[in-house]
Amino acid sequence: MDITLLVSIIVVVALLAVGGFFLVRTRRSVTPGKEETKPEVTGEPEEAAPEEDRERDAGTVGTPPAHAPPAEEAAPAPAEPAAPEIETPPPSAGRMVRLRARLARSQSSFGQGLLTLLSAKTLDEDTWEEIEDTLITADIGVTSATQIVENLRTRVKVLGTRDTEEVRGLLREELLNQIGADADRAVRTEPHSGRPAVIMVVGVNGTGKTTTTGKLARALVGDGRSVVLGAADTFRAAATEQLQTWGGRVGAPVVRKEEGADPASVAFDAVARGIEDGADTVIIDTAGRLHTKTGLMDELGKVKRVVEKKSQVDEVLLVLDATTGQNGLRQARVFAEVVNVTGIALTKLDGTAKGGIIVQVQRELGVPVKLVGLGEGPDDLAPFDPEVFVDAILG
Ligand SMILES: Nc1nc2c(ncn2[C@@H]2O[C@H](COP(=O)(O)OP(=O)(O)OP(=O)(O)O)[C@@H](O)[C@H]2O)c(=O)[nH]1
Ligand SMILES: [Mg+2]
Repeated sequence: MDITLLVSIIVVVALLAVGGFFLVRTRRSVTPGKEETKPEVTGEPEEAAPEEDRERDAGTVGTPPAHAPPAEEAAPAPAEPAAPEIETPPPSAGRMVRLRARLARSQSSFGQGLLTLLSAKTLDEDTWEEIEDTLITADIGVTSATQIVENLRTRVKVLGTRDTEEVRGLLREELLNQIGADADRAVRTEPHSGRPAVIMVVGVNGTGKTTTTGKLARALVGDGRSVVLGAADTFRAAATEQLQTWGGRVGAPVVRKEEGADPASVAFDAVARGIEDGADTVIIDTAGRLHTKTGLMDELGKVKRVVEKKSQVDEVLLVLDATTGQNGLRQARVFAEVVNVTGIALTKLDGTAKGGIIVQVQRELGVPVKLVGLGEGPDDLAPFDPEVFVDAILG
C-alpha cells in the first residue's frame, strides 16, 4: 500500500517535471529576440546573425533591410515580396517642349496681359506704367522691368508699329535678352578622368531637393547613364526612404546611414561608392534642416569640403521654389555666399504665374537656371530652354 502510494507520487512528480520543462521551452521559443527579426531565417533562433548581415540591417550602404518575419512564422516560408520593378525612364531630350502646355497654363496670363497692353491703339504713359507693373508682378524684378519697358518704348517709336505679330516679336526678343538665351545651362553630369561627376543638391527645406535629385537621376538613367545617390539629408529617416524610393525605381544605388548620422560622411561614402562602381554621376541630396546645433550653412560647407577630399564637386545645384518669390531670393543669396552655387533648379513653376523670377534670380546670383520643375510627376523636370519658356509665356 505504502509502496503503491510512493510509486504514484514519483510518477506524478516526474510528469509535472517533464511538463514544466516543455512549458519553459515553448515560452523561450516565442520570446521575441533580436535574432528573430534578422532577414535571414536560419531555423536556429539562438544563433547570432553574421556581422556583415547586421551591418546591412543597420542600413550602412545600399538597399534597405529586408524585413523577414520571426522564425516561428516562417514555416511554411512566406512568399517573397516581389522585387520592385525597375523602370525605364524616358530620355531628357525635348522635355521642356513636352511640358510646354504646363508652362503655358501657368505663365500665359502674364504674357497675354502684356501683349494686350502693347497692342493698344495708343500707348500713353499710363499704359507703359501698366506694362512695367505687369512685369514686376511676374517677379521679373524692377531693374529688368524698367529696362524692358525702356527698350520697347524706343523700338515701338522707331518702328511706328502696333501690329500684333511685330509687337509680339519685340517682346519676345526683350524677354529672351533678359533671360540670356546664350548662357551655358548644361548640368555637369559627365564623368571625367575616369571618375564620376559629383553634383550636390542644396536648398532650404521643402523647396524640392529630394524630388529634384530623384527626377534628375531618372533623367540621367533615361539617357543611359549610371548614377549613385547619396542620402546626406539625415535629419529624418523618411528623407532617406524618399530618396531610396526614387533610386530603387530606376536601379540607382542609394548610399545611406541612420537618422542623425554625419551628412558629410554619407556624402563622402557616396562619392567613394560612385568611384568604386565606375558610375557616371553621383548626386548628393542634402538637408534643409539639421539635428545638430551647427548652422545649416556651416554643415553644407563641411559636406563640400569633405567630398572634395575624394573628388572635385562639379556642380552645386541650388533648388529654389518659384512660388516663394522674394523670400526664395533671400535664401538664394545666403546659399551662394557659402557654397559656390553653379546652377539653379527652379521648382514648382507649374504652380505660379511668377516665372519672371528666373530673370531676377539669375541677375542677383549671376548663376544660370539650368533645370525647371513643372510638376510632381517623376518626369516633370526639364533642362531649362529660354526660347520654349518665352514662347509658352507669349502663347
Ligand atoms: N507642383 C510641383 N511640386 C513639386 C515640384 N518639385 C517638388 N515638388 C513637391 O514639393 C514637395 C517637397 O519636395 P521635397 O523634394 O521633399 O523637398 P525637399 O527640399 O527635399 O524638402 P526637405 O527634405 O524637407 O528639405 C513635394 O511634395 C514635391 O512633390 C514641382 O516642380 N512642381
Ligand atoms: Mg528632402
